Amino acid sequence: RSGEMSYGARAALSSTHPIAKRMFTLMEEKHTNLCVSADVTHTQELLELAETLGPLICVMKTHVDILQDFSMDAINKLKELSDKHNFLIFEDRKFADIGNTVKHQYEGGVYRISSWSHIINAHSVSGPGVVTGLKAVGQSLGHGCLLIAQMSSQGALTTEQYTHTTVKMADSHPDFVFGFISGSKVSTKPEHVHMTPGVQLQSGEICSVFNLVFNPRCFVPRRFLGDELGQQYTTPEQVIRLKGSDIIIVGRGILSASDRRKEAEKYRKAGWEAYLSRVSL
Ligand code: 5FU
Repeated sequence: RSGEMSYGARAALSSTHPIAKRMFTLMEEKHTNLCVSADVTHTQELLELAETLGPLICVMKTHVDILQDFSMDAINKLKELSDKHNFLIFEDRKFADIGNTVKHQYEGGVYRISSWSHIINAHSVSGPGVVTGLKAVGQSLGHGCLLIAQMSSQGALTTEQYTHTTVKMADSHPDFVFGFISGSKVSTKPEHVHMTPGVQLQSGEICSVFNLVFNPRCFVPRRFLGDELGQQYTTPEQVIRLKGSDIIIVGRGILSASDRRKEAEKYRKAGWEAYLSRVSL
């Protein structure tokens, strides 16, 4: 069964998309299934994250439209760091329009996402045209796309039927769609990658008195961050071992720690150990 196959074995399947192959291979090499969600508002901080966390992650997920000082120069530096530390870049743009519009949004505008992001994602709500449009731009560049099959937020409208239809949509485009954003394993195909957001370690995460005084980022106890706007969290262990997903996506769990590298290492270790216990079931 696909959940019990190693990342390496899945990389070796002939039907695995080149991006998924590269991802599974580097995950196996670096012993990591951690994707950091670099939700910061300045490029310097983004580049610092890439430099310090690069060795610990398989993917860096960005939201470039929240950067206050976006520049192609910063993006070029990010690309260099992705080569240096061997991680993939995933712009979490969530394309959701008709094919012709997403084509322009992916290729052009201020961000020119197709020129630098290895991975993008799309909602399936508008129908298969969204994939055809994105594929027209990204396929020849060797990029890949994830479809959003489920969302982590409370009250998400991604019903079972919606998820099922999304998986079928992915099955019709194996040359571009290589996996899903989902809370659990939604496809039985071992070549498909599942990436899951809404992840935090539960224990020991409450700010110490020291942090409350000296680290303003840590002023709000973690359990209140996110909850009030509908985000819902599960642990790396639950996501990887019990839900059968492949990659944990972690934002504030790491970003709000006083020592981000140390915290990222905790997540890397938790995610990797959960994976090892799954494949040795
Ligand atoms: F598709 C999704 C989803 O269903 N939930 C998410 O949280 C994407 N996300 C993104 O993952 C969201 O936009 C953030 O960038 C990130 C989660 O960040 P957190 O700080 O770990 O909650």
